[in-house]
Amino acid sequence: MAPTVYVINGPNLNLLGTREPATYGRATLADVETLCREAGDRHGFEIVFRQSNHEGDLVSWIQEAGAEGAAGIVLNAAAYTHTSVALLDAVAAIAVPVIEVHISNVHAREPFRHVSYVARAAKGVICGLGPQGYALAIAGLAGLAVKGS
Ligand code: CA2
Repeated sequence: MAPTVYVINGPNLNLLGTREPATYGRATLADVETLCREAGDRHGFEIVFRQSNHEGDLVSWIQEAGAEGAAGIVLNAAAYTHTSVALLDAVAAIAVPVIEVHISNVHAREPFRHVSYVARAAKGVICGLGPQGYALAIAGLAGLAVKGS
């Protein structure tokens, strides 16, 4: 069976494409899922794609990916990125590489978005490149899997 990459999305990302197009573009979360599955096919990954508005769901899915020995996690924790020690602890507790992704350039926005608890334990961070950041993160995980680093 192909190695698995979890793509985990946090609160309000279910609204993508319906509001705030100047910040988040017009792609919907379903479009992002398609893009991730295409990237998964290119790199030989099975994609598990999830979204929740609840912090505990995100923690449980990170633990699930760790327990299953996933090849990686692409994590857009949305607003919880900037607040959640629970997510930081979950990411730090697993041996699976986590790439933090943001659609917008959080560093060009309000100061509270410049802080990421998750980034402290993430392997890498991609932001500001729109939905293609997800595909780039999946390509990055493929590179890590080859190099074993
Ligand atoms: O840029 C990103 O991907 C963010 O993770 C998106 C979060 C935000 O809190 C982070 O600072 C950066 C917000 C997700 C909300 O998404 C919406 C999409 C359309 C309309 C309303 C909200």
